[in-house]
Amino acid sequence: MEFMREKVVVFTGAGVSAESGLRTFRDMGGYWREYAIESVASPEGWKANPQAVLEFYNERRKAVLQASPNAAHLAIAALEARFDVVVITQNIDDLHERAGSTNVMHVHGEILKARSSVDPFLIYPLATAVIEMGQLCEHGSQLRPDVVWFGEVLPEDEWNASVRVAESADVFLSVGTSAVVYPAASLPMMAKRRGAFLVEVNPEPTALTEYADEFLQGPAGVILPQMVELVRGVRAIHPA
Ligand code: BV8
Repeated sequence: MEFMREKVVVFTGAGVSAESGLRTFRDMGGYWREYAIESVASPEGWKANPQAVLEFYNERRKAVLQASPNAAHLAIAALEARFDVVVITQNIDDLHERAGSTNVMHVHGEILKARSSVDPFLIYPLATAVIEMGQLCEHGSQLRPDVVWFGEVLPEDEWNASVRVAESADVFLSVGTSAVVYPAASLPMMAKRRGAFLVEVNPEPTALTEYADEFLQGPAGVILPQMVELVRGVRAIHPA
């Protein structure tokens, strides 16, 4: 008899990719310690100096292509053997997919895709590591990274779908995010209000910690594999 598989939503931020060597934003050594957000991650910055914005994302894209999924990504993918898992990520890398997660929603876009700067629905997979000035879409406009900048609305379908998913969670895992960027940071509480068990995994407390049912303090690459082993043990005793 196949019991209903619990719905587990894993909400991730830059911290889940930290052990893959990708920089976070607000930590020591984070991007926003070195770059002014509005100059490289906003429409105003793009308008003022598109070359600087392209270079910022070209550097990050090269780091993503050189990185590999870490134990946290692999553990999150392994959860799919036992649960109905959806990953909602704020990250623009593809490490969840490369680790084997099959249901990933990118609410802030994807660095490995390019987009027309006049038509947000014109999206192109990127064959190269860089987008350069002069690379144009079919309307003749400059290509830009397919990511959501500050002051830009999130892709409506992706956002509405992620709200529905969060509100249907039995367990909502928030992993490696400072939970300060909205509207994405409102997803954990949307889940909790609908009855989800809210678990946070982070080496540091965040704006979300006081609302979490469980706060598992530590690096995701250590905590998540332990969590999967625990589940495997429990399931072995009480097979579903
Ligand atoms: C919007 C782009 C409607 C891609 C990102 C004024 C004007 C306009 C808007 C606003 C405004 N004031 C506020 C807003 C809303 C704004 C916002 O929330 N600002 C914040 C900063 C206050 N949001 C927006 O603008 C959004 N759009 O509101 O549209 C609108 C439209 C017009 C006008 C008004 C409103 C768009 C938000 C999306 C912005 N784009 N990224 C890219 O370059 O990556 S957000 C950026 O922050 C990244 O996507 C990132 O993922 C996200 C969240 O950061 P985190 O992932 O949490 O990373 P962070 O470094 O903060 O934290 C890392 C955590 O990991 C830490 O807690 C650390 O302890 C932990 N960690 C470290 N190591 C480990 C670890 N955890 C586990 N294991 C480890 N080993």
